[in-house]
Amino acid sequence: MERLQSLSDCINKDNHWLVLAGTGAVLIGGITAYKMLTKRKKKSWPKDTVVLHSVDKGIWDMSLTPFAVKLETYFRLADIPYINNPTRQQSSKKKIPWIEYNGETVADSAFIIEYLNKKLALDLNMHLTQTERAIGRAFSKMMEDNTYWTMVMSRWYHDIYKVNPPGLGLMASWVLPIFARMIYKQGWQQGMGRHSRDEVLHIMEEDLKAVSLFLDKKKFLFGEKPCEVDCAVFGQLSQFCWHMPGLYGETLIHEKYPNLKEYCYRMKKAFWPELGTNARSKLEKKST
Ligand SMILES: N[C@@H](CCC(=O)N[C@@H](CS)C(=O)NCC(=O)O)C(=O)O
Repeated sequence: MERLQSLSDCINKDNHWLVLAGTGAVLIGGITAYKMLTKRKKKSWPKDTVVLHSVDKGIWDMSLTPFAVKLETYFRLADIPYINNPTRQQSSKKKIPWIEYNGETVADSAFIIEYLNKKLALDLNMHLTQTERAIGRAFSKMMEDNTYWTMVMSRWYHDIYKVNPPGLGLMASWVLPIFARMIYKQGWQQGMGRHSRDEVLHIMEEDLKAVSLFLDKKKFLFGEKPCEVDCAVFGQLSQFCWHMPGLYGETLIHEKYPNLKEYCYRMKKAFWPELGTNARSKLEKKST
């Protein structure tokens, strides 16, 4: 009897292992099959053409990502052939945008510009003095690492329900809180998220005021000729000018510091002539 009992125990134990091994095999097989099925085929892109990987522009004329607007403006200023590849695939640094150029991959807009400048022997800041270059770097970094976060916190967290991105429909009620929470976490880690809404808007205003004062009545940031710094600053300003409808950022550009609005329209006319003068989104264009 005892023998029988230990035999059945043994079978039960074995079964246990069998079930575990079987489940493991099915899981591994399933994951492998999924990976094989979803594996992206490496596309072949045209030679000597930059492929800009970034999120789909959707209904918007210009990207909702200021770093993509910066890069596209730079490609246009430097006359570099490029194509857009709308994708949700992130770079090796888990950010967008990123590029491919003749089979090489580069992440981060600043490194992308450095890479292309070196590859193509370009220097769009050539006409700037050393001091102007230093000022240009300081403005670019302020806009990208500080002002950018005021825009993100306002547009995607504090005032996200005012923006209510079009196209979400009924999904908005559950998508927006999830998105806002995600942005809050990012903002908290970066630091801007630790400030109140009023404080964020105050920082935003101080930064934009600084750019407005520096720009003054000049055509571009350093005079008559646009440079790399204009691409970075315009990339960020484009968001305030066209992608913050009804928010304080829009008021700052359109009403409080109108030389920034004029600058945005000047940049748009010079480098994005196909967009016309007033268009913000394809939706709006249709309705006007
Ligand atoms: N320093 C990067 C910044 C790029 C960046 O912050 N991209 C944002 C979209 S505007 C992003 O990918 N965010 C996703 C995330 O951080 O998870 C650059 O210049 O390209």
